[in-house]
Amino acid sequence: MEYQILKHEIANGIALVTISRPQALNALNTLFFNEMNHLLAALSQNKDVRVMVLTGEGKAFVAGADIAEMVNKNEREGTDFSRLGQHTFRSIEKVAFPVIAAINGFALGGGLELAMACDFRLASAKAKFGQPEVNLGLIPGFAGTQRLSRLVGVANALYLLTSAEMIGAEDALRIGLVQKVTEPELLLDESMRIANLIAAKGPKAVQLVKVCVRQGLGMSFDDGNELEAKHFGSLFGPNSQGEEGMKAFMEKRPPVWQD
Ligand code: DAK
Repeated sequence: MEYQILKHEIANGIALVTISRPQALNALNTLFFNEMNHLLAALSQNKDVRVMVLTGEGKAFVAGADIAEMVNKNEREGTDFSRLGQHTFRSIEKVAFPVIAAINGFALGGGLELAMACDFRLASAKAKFGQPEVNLGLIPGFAGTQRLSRLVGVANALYLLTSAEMIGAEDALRIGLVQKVTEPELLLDESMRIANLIAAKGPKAVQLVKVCVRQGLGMSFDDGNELEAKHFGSLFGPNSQGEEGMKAFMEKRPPVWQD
């Protein structure tokens, strides 16, 4: 597929994906969702990819769903658009490798919802965060009401969702919306540094950690423990990555991960 909005490059196990429609502050339209679904499927098939970094070109990560595309939608089309976005963001959560959001600027509305679907978030000190949908007489349509309260708690979520106030990176860090803030010019380096850390770990272990955490959230604690025990066990045995990692430790050498 020829991508018009998404740029991507793959090196050393890291897929760097850049949303590139800076003239509209990377606002999310149907083409974006179709490209993202296609790219996620392609990256999932690529055994070289162990982690993905998602960022935006220009002064925005993403300034929201594309208002110009949404303005003329009727109720059915609005519901379809919501489902397309929700499905895409679920695919980010479900993809086998971790996805890091490198938030370079505005992360508003659907843009914050996209960042929240990523596994964790690093932000430039210049980044701005908000759910301004109520300014437009709307509510978030890409699961923002669900993810925000889970990430930052009910009161912080309702403050952002009802007031539409934009907050800066330090406040986002304080409430746990992002995990780290960097100087703007260091954001990509720091994101790649962390991506490199992840890419060097036991590949199956990294994938299974994501499965256990993500699937466990929808389970009882006991069922989550059962899931963890099952996947923990799957890393043992002859020629397993667990065996290699532990042997390498004992032999004081770096591990060599085989598929
Ligand atoms: N959509 C479309 N175009 C956008 C845009 C957006 N969300 N945000 C910015 N742009 C465009 C601007 O129209 C402008 O285009 P031109 O006029 O140059 O053609 C260009 O990007 C540059 O923007 P500005 O000139 O406004 O740049 P400034 O630096 O002055 O201001 C800003 C930056 C981020 C403060 C401002 O652009 C702004 O307030 N943008 C809108 C932010 C916003 O309200 N975002 C939330 C969008 S609503 C649902 C599904 C999804 C959603 C809801 C329901 N269902 C289906 C139920 C989600 C909704 C949203 O995300």
